[in-house]
Amino acid sequence: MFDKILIANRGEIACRIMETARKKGIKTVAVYSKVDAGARHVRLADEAYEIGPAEAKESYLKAQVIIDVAKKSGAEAIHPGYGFLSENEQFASACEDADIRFIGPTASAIRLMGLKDQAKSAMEKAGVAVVPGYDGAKQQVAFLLEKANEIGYPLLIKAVAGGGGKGMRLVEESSDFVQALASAKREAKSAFGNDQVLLEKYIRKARHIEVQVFADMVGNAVYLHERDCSLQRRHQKIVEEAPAPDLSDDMRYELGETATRAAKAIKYRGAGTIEFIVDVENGLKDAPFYFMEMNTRLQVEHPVTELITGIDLVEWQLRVAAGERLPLTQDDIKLNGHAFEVRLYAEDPVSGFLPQIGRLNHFSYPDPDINFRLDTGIEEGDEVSIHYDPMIAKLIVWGASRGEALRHMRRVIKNTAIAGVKTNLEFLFNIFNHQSFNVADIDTGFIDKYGDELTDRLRQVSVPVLVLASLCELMPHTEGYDVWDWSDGWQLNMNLSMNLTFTENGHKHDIKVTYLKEGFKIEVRDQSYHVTLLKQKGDDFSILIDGKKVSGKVIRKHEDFTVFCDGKVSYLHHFIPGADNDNVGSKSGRVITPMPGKISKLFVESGENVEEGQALLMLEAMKMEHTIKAPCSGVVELLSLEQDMQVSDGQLLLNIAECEANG
Ligand code: MV4
Repeated sequence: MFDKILIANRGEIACRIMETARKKGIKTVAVYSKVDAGARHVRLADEAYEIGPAEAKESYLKAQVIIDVAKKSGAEAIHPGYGFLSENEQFASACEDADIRFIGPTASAIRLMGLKDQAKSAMEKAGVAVVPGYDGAKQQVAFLLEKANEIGYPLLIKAVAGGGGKGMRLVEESSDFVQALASAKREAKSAFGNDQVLLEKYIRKARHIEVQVFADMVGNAVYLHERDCSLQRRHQKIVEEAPAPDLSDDMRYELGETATRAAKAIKYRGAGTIEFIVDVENGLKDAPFYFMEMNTRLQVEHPVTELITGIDLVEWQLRVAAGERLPLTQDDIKLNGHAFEVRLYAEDPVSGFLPQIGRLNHFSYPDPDINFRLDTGIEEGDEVSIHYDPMIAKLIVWGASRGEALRHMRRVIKNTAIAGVKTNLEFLFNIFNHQSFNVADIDTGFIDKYGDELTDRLRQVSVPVLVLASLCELMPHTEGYDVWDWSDGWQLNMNLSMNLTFTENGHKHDIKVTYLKEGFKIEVRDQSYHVTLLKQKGDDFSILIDGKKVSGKVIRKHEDFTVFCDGKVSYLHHFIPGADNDNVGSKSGRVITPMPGKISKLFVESGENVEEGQALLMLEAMKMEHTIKAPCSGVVELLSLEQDMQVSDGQLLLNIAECEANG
């Protein structure tokens, strides 16, 4: 076994790998970019070296610089984590050339699986079913159209070098094919420098089920059962679970054996994932499944496999890389209980899931135990920056059954609080409360089908939330601050009232609080409530609203309140007349950049009439494209915007005049 390894990554996965290394008595070397100098992965490592500026291209992707650090520090092997250099065949071979073990597959396996057409034909040769279609080298438009018509519609055009849905187009009928092909090729060319495509029959109702495989260097291969990753948004996984719900033992066996056969056929080594698409048009029982792609790395969602098998996948990776045999045979690999993982992102589901940046001025969650694990690279006080993936943490739960695991996830999400950046936490909570998800009625269309329902509910601020924010506002928030001695008219034994205004998402909420001898009278939305404070400890409040107990947490930063109550997160701003901009109260027509980026497309012109929700422009930021929509109906006043322009965070992009009040 190695004495020292280098981890060529950052964030939660770097930390995760270091935990296993520590457990095995292996010393760890971290590398970091300038902005990560104080990051958790640097603090956890035994040694750490700066490798360049924030941009990944200049730091975490600098293969030779990282290999030099490994040499200098005496690391015998490099773990690439996921992303960055993990599926870069040149890096894998450069490591071996420098006599450093790459903790992952061989460069040739990475290359073979990196191109979808080659991967598909290698799998066909191994007797693995692949999605019917065309994956040949001939790429003439007329020829591809002929093939497309043979395959039939709907069909998918996929970039052979693709991944993450880039260069993928759904074609519903023959007349759309040529145009879709051109646009897929354009996107593939710019993203991968390779515009070759393949064609596949589109499976309308599908489950994405992937099998974790492991192989050693002496020809043994096993499967560690499957994960269901059907819940994706724009090909980003959101929720993963293991095992796949309702999968029969026969089909589990068949998927596992097929995946193992595939791994053996390509002489794979280490951890890998075979992705299958399962056609569930006629249900899951005996459903046909097809090879889709193979991921030649440890995946983000590996913890759910760890929780149902009790196997530490990073430990297995280290052992295989060090030349050991697989620790278990297939018969010894058990499947116990059920696990879920959710990816907690700094993003705003209400505004098209735009990534958010900022400081986490609060981050709390339940104590980890056998039912709950949290993997993160960020701690309270750390920054989510524009430079890297906006994932804050992975919440992972285990239960003896799917039902028990669902309950644990609801409990965990309810008791997790983040302030400073908006997150998808409540969106995740809504998924775990969704009837169809609870009965495992899931397929790859789930998020599209229920997306509005899952985000719409985020928009309504409830009365308990407003009451909690009001109480927090009225509580003394600095020590020695005497609630009975305020200069604005509060006096003991007087039924005095105070008006408060909170705003959220351009909506205004007026609240009148009257001090009573016993508690408060709180008037909101023409209703009156009697409220008493049961307990307040730090940010945590326990109150009675008309006799009903409500608990919640309120994090205050200046006049901004993040309220957590019953699995709901609300972002309120205490509006002080005169101190804030005058737009509040009506829906603002001001469209402001949520983050720095580049205007990749502009859909509107000055003077154009737009409807609320209409797409105005595309912003390219954090490696993704985001649609910026009109916050209200009105006439566009473009403020010297043009395509490809760089914009900074908080910049006023355009204004929509005659914006109707809609508070
Ligand atoms: C498919 C498919 C249906 N038919 N291919 C490929 C990349 C991965 N991110 C999604 N992929 C899919 N490929 C064929 N021939 C369905 C998916 C798919 C999916 C599609 C739309 C929305 C969500 C999805 C979730 C998982 C898989």
